[in-house]
Amino acid sequence: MLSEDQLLDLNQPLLAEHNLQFDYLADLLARRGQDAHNIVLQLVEFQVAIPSWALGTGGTRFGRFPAGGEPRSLEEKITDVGILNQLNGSSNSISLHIPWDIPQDVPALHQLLQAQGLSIDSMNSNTFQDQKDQAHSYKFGSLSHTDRAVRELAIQHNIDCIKYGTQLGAKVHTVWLADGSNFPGQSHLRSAYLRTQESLAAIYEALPSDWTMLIEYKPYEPHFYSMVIPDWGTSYTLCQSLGQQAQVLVDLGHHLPNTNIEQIVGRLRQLGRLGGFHFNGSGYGDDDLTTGSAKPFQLFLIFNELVDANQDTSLAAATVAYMIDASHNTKDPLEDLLQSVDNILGAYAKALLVDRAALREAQQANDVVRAEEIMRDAFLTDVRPLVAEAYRQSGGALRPVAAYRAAGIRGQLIEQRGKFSLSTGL
Ligand code: PSV
Ligand code: MN
Ligand code: MN
Repeated sequence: MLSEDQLLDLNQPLLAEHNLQFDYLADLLARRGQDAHNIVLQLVEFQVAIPSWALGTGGTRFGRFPAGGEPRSLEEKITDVGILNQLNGSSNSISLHIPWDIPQDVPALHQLLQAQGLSIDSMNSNTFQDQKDQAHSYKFGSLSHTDRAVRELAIQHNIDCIKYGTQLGAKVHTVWLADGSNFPGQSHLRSAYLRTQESLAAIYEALPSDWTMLIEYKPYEPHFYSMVIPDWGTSYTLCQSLGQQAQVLVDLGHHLPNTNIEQIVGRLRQLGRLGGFHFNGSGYGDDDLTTGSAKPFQLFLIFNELVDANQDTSLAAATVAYMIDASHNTKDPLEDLLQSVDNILGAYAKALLVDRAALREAQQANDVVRAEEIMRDAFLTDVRPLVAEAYRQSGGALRPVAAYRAAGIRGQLIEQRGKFSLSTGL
């Protein structure tokens, strides 16, 4: 949909100003002993996976307003992620949700992925909805259900997800459970946990030795009295009981208001159980908005924990799967995703700028103001030239959203797929 020449043409009029801004910032950072080029290299390497279910409009339970040109098949979803990756060079993988994305023609999918320079990130199971002709219902739970037959159905579904993933070269399986209860007394809380643990162990047994199983937590929704896996502590204990391939997944929207998420991130990283992220923006709960739109400082603090831990030689290295988990009600989904990735890269760049030695010194001396000023210095630095340079060096657009608009991509997608095409997902 976009040729290399077209991207170069789109960048051309912006290049002089970009170079000016980049050189100025590089000089400024050099004075502080920081290497702008090195930061750009780290940004170029950083990749955020795109969920197949975030390429169309989500809507709320009150309504949905299709963007037009939404992908109607897995192939079209891959094409959309290919467009994003062409524009920013930072989204080279797609996560799949089963059964929405059951692969049909596996060799053709491999070909398409290769042509777009993409891979499959994680497989995600869905036991939060009943599928047509399903033998048992998940209305009262799946992996935690009181009835063994329901649990077995849910276990088999997860094993099927891993099988599909193996065909496509994925290495991560994510489990998010909607299981829980709405009323006091409805569920025996300890038994529900034990049944879940047993079911997860059966799935874990089917996990190939080079895969990771991520366990996501969420405090509420769809259930409002108890969720079987409400918090990172529960995820953590489940992972502990399963084995080293089980890791906790932190979805930024899955916390009660005012939770110190960066501390959770630091703690899990320290304990060797931080396996992945679902990035999104949240004002009240699982809002699934643009990452970093309302709380950029929080996103920066999260990246600060990650960077700090990565530079701590006393900690074991970690492989963390970064993914966006968003839903789009008012924005063009592709523009929203480009904005999210941009905010994520910006937060990462700022975290790389933190003067860690000085911060340690201030912390050690209990110099509260100095420590906070160091964080503010990094956060308030305008890092957009670094992020833009990373896009340019990856062959992308200096300004991905502007390029997406200038190239008229949504219009082309509408022409190809129609105005009322609907994507599978929530
Ligand atoms: C649930 O709220 C969640 O965050 C899980 O990651 C699901 O897989 C995803 O959203 C889509 O429903
Ligand atoms: Mn999620
Ligand atoms: Mn969620």
